[in-house]
Amino acid sequence: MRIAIVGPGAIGGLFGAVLSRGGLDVTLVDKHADRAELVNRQGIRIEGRGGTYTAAVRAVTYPLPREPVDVVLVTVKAYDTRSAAGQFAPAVGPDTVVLTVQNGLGNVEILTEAFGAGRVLGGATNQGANVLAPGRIDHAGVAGTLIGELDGQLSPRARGIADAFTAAGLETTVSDNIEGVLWTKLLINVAINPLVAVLRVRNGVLAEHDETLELMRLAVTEAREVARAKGVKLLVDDPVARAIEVARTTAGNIASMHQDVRHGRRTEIDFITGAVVREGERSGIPTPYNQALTLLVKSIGAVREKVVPPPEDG
Ligand code: KPL
Repeated sequence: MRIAIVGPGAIGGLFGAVLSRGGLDVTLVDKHADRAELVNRQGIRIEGRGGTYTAAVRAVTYPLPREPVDVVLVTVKAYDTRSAAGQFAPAVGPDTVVLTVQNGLGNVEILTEAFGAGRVLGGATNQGANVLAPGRIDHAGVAGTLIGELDGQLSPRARGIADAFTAAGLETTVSDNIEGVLWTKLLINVAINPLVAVLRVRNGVLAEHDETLELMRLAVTEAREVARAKGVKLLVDDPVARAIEVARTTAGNIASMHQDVRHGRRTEIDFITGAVVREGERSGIPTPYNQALTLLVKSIGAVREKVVPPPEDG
């Protein structure tokens, strides 16, 4: 199985390292030529929960030759999905599966628009990963990945990918309810990502304080109402409890949105709480907590230059 992984950040780099080490034919597609060159020279070093090792991984940069692969695994930030789709198109042939395991809502729709619904599989991963340095990744949480056809069929191609990923070391299961998978993950991201980005804490801290627990509860309860109005069947009965559990099981993680804020990068907030607000408007469900969290995270970027520095005497 030939796999191209587009967007070798924390999750893409982790998947690339594990799948290559597990014997699959993996190519990382990196828009940064210097990072691709570093990975070709040094491989990817993985540390943390999944063990410490260096995996040899092939990396390339754009433009890609017209050479279709079996699977394109998309792990770019949600706001880059559209432009990445234009760039990795030469790797997509008539039989290529385009699989997204990105955070947030909207990626499946963008990929479907670009390549047709028949080529796209959805997915979500609970693996935790942090970039320590270019080519060095902390595997902070070992967990499963769910993938599935958009029409819910347990197809041979979905099973084939899940089996190959699992055999290579990334436990992957096929779901017949990919919308439920995406919304369940969305609700976890709604609970954790904006709060840790605003408060600048590791995930586990959210589960330790009444105030943060209450904020998680308010944001998730609202998002759950939107999911209910849309007829989404979540994978869990109590998404608040599930989000608290994930905050605990990924306690040491610096969540992706927190990492983005730390590095002064754009965040995926428009695709997480922002998506809940948009879907809420469509369904007539008010979402004031999700709106406030969206605005707060966007404000971090907006006022960055104007933050009063800490006093010199500490
Ligand atoms: O998906 C994540 C992220 O960091 O984006 C969670 C589940 C919050 C783990 O950190």
